[in-house]
Amino acid sequence: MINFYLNNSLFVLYVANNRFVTDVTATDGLWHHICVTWTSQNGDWAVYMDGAQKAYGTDLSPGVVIPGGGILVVGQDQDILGGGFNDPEAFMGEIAQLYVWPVELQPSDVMVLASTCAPYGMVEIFAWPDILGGLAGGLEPLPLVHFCRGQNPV
Ligand SMILES: [Ca+2]
Repeated sequence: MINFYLNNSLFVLYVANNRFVTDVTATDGLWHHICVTWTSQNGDWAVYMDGAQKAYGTDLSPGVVIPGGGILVVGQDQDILGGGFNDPEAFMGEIAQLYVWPVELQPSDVMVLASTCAPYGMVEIFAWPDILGGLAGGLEPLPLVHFCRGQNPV
């Protein structure tokens, strides 16, 4: 299992029973482009904000294989497979354009994504339309916002 979540306003990356608490935060009320990479090879990982690498490391669950066929939970913490949710652990805020790819993005890839919002040239594991199609728990989609190229919605 891979988790990426906020704890006390800090992003935490969790992979197969190991976690790293970063000093990265994005709770200023503005839109930010967040990207997380992890690879089983050496357990290399990185957290980027607005295209810049803010935290990185190695040896986070190296060699672990994430099996296919699972589910993606956005905005909640599942304590059992597909369940065990509770309100205090819900994400409070807005998320847009979440994608998951089967490769480790490189810093130059992330910079392009963050600065241009251009599509990444690879088939994704999860794409934003897939996620919008699976909303549950009283969530509702908001009108499209334009937060690329340094713009923040007003
Ligand atoms: Ca929980």
